[in-house]
Amino acid sequence: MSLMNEIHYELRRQKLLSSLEEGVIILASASPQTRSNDTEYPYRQNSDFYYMCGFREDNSLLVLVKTKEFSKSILFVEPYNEEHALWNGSRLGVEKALEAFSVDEVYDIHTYSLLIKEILRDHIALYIDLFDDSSWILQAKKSAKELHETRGVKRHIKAMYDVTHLIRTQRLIKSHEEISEIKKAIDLTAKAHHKAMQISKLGMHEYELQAHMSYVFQSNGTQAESYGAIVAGGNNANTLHCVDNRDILRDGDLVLIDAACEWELYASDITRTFPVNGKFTEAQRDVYEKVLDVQLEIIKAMKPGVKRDWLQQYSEELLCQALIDLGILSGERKNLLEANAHKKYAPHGIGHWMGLDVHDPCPYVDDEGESLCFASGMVMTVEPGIYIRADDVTVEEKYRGIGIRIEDDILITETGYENLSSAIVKSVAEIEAMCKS
Ligand SMILES: [Mn+2]
Repeated sequence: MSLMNEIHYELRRQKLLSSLEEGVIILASASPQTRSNDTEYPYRQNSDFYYMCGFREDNSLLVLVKTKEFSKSILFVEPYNEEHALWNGSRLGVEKALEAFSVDEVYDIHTYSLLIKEILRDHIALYIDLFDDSSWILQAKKSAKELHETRGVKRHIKAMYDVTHLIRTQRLIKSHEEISEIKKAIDLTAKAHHKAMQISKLGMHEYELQAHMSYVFQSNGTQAESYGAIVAGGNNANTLHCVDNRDILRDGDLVLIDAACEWELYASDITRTFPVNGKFTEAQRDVYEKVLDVQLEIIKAMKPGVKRDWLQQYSEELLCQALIDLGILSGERKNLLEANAHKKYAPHGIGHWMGLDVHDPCPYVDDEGESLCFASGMVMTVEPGIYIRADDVTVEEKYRGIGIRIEDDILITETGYENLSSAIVKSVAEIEAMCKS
């Protein structure tokens, strides 16, 4: 059961409406996606829609109306249908949705095209996801146009705004309940990563480790993994989004696992890298500890008021220095940074917002384009990595084929930070002990 209750959603809607003078907001549920012929991918609700009402069924809409005098919330849902209940599972239906959800009105989704014109009548502003090309949004635009051409209608829609920016700005700051859901996701993800370390052995396939992790996720009741798991043995770790997971794990190689689950639609996102046979070689340990030092240093610097852009820049300086220390890059750090030389071995960003989406699409900059400052309640991943391709002859042989990323999920607090995933082992000693156990 979700920790969020109706009051949470009501407060979110109030906050959203308080940022506009008047207008109509229309938010659509996610569309089911075809996998092949007549089978679909498991359904996942649209995060912005879910954030505002908590409704998980497809074919539904949330409409919020605000005038100078009043505001109201309307949910459009699929009616209960015996045929659908027999084949695809039960729908809540109009009456029960009105009981269960604290919206003002609930209607059959099939009446939307008739009602939307009445809803939009005399309004001057429409707030939608401007990139949503669903039939519902097209219908709203069509109705607005028809009203424009109707005699006797005094006011017309004269501006359309992006509602997702307003919602995603709100989504930046997580409530205690949201943090609790994220923590539950991380708890399971911790179990799964520890399991992988314990059972890993040479000769195993990458997908076998993945299967053991999926077993931990599913047998503990999570509905989904936050993203396609990456289990990358040896040089595969140097392909950043390597999701094939078909290769054999070899003695002497590292395995990089970037895998995590959701809990009640809230994501976790964790990466650990460990030796297949349970013991780091000297070269692996040297690179690993450099990446770990950078990660710890970056996490330590996180607190309210720090700019995300600064953290990115700082992480690049640290990674560049690490590459110099290892002898992988040579020259003046300042010059190497200017030439982006470090990006050959550390190409990706230091982290991203995380929440209802694993890459939470919350803004990184304010309306002026200035980097946002961290504030209490924000959650960001910290995931430095160093990747040295096996065929890179410019690097000492002992380092070739090593790819390492270490990723944790960090909550910004009033006084600094809380590492939400600190229970997952990551020092060399802890990892080697976990692999042995
Ligand atoms: Mn990540």
